[in-house]
Amino acid sequence: MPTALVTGITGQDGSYLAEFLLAKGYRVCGLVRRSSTENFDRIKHIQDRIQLVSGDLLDLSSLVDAVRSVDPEEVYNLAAQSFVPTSWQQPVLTGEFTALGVTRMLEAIRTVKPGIRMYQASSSEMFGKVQQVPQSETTPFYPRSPYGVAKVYGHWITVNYRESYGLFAVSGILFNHESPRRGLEFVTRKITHAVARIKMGLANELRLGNLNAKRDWGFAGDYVAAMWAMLQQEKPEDFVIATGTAHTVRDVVEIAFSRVDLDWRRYVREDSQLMRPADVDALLGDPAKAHKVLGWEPKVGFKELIEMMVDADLMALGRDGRGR
Ligand code: NAP
Ligand code: G4F
Repeated sequence: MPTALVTGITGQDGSYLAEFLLAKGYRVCGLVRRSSTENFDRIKHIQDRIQLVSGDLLDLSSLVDAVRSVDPEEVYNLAAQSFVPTSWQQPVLTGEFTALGVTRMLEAIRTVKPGIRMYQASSSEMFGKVQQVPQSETTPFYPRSPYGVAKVYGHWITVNYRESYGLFAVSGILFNHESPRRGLEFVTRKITHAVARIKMGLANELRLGNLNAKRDWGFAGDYVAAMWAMLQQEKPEDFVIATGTAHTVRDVVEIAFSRVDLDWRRYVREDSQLMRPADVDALLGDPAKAHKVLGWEPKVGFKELIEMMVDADLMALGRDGRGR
């Protein structure tokens, strides 16, 4: 039975990855940071099948202890400060978690067990002000937020440890991926949650920023399979993971409101306070390498994804999928 250590197991991707690895027969261990209250909502359904170890990306010795005690064959480094607007409010902390945290994890692996295979959660935010359309593994980076800059550091330090020490350390450059477990602050979930509340009569307005921003949105449950596949390759390589189609925030709004037979124009307000100091206008991934080498394909389409999220938010508020 192989063992995997997942950082960020309490997050959206960590919870789907843990389920995926359990189904493959792994012993799954998750790194969790200390909190005065438990934050295990996304993993409570599998908590009796996984082991949790305490540690923090800010603290090297806790990572060394975690790697030593778990003794994994694979480490998935998903933990990060992952919300782009927060990275302007807390740029130094974002750098500590999202950039230097990667070096700490690589150092823990290098010193304790250099044979470990490590996955680093890189991001399409690194492409920022895009230099090519669509973006592939060879597209130059031009990050547009402290978060994007931190991810570029995390990406290159992973390449550097691979080349300097021969570690099997790879980055998945993942485009946006969503699910009913997405944090409420990200735009898709903000919209689907608000739609459910409006349908139930609990809210009457949804304030949004840039409705014209375009993203290549996929389903998180599909994307964790690609993370695993990257660590099963003969040689360590980086991959873009995306659907290859882009949509606007307005498209998300239209699908979500029409799912519950409401006209979005009556409820959505544009709010300049929600515009970013520098936004990423459009991202579109080229997943050709992942298709060819990993045999990876997304299964859930864009409309199906948004409707799944609306339905889940309605169910959580006590209604069926169509708000009845
Ligand atoms: P998420 O839901 O925000 O989860 C982040 C996880 O990181 C949480 O489990 C959080 O723990 C943990 N964490 C944060 N700071 C930590 C620290 N100092 N020490 C230990 N754990 C810490 O993020 P996600 O959407 O699952 O994304 C997973 C990773 O992929 C992130 O690195 C993100 O930047 C990257 N990524 C995401 C996307 C996407 O579209 N979702 C796309 C590209 C890349 P708490 O529960 O304690 O807060
Ligand atoms: O959902 P978002 O906050 O995601 P963003 O900034 O693209 O970042 C996500 O994807 C990255 C991969 O590219 C990850 F690395 C990162 O960790 C995170 O998971 O915003 C998407 C777009 C932006 O252009 C934003 O300006 O939606 C636009 N938007 C418009 N109104 C809004 C809003 N975003 C948010 N969060 N809230 C709004 O009200």
